[in-house]
Amino acid sequence: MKRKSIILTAVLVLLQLCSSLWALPTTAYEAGMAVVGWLKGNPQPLDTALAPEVMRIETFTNNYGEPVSGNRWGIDFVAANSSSRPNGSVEDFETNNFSEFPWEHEGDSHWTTTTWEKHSGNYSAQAGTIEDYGSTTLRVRLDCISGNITFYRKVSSESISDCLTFYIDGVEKDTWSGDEDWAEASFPVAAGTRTFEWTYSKDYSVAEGDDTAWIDDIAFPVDCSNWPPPP
Ligand SMILES: [Ca+2]
Ligand SMILES: [Ca+2]
Repeated sequence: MKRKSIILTAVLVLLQLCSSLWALPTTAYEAGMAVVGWLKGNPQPLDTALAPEVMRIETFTNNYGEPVSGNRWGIDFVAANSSSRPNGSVEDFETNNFSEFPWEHEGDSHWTTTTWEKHSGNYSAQAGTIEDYGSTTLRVRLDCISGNITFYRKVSSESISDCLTFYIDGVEKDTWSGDEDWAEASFPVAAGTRTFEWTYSKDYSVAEGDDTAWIDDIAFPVDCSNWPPPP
C-alpha cells in the first residue's frame, strides 16, 4: 500500500538521523515512541535502517485508535521476534497455519504445519498422511511478477515410487523421493497469475522412511509493494 510505503520511508530516514544521537530502537515500543515524537516535531524525509530487532511497521492509527490517513501519529512497529510475515513474499509457515497466503488443500488428506521438521524457524508444512494410491496437494494461486519461486524441500519416502512433485500451472517441474534432506529448489516464473502446487503421492504398495515430505521458506515472485493484494 502506498501509504505504508511513504510512512515506512519516512520512518527509516528518521531513524538514521536519530541514530547519531541515540541508539536505534530495539523494541517495537521504543521505535514507536521515537518515530512519533520526531514526526510531531519535524517531519521530513529520512534515510536509514531499523535496528534488526524492529522488523517493520504494522498498523496506522492515531492516539485514539482511529485509522490514520494523512497524518503520521501513532505509528506502531512490529518487533522482529513477532510471528508476523517478515516480508510480503515469503511463506515460512511460522504462523503455524495456512493463513498467510490463500492456500488450498486437495486430495486424500490435508497438509499440516509441524515442528517435527523445519528448514528454519519452528515450523514447516508437511504432507498429509495418505494410504497407497493416495495423494495430498497443497496449492496456492498468486499474481506474480517475472522472477523465480524458491523453496526448501525434504522427503523421506519409498524411492521412486512415493514422491513429492512440484507443479507450476499444472506442469511438473521436479519430483523427489527416497531420503532427500533439506535442499533448495528454484524455478523461473513468468509474470501473471500462477498456480503453485506441491503433491505427495504414493504408488500401490510399500512405505519407507517417514513416508512424507516437507516444504518451508517459499519465496514467491510477487510484488511486495502491492501486498496485501486488493480483495
Ligand atoms: Ca519455517
Ligand atoms: Ca509406495
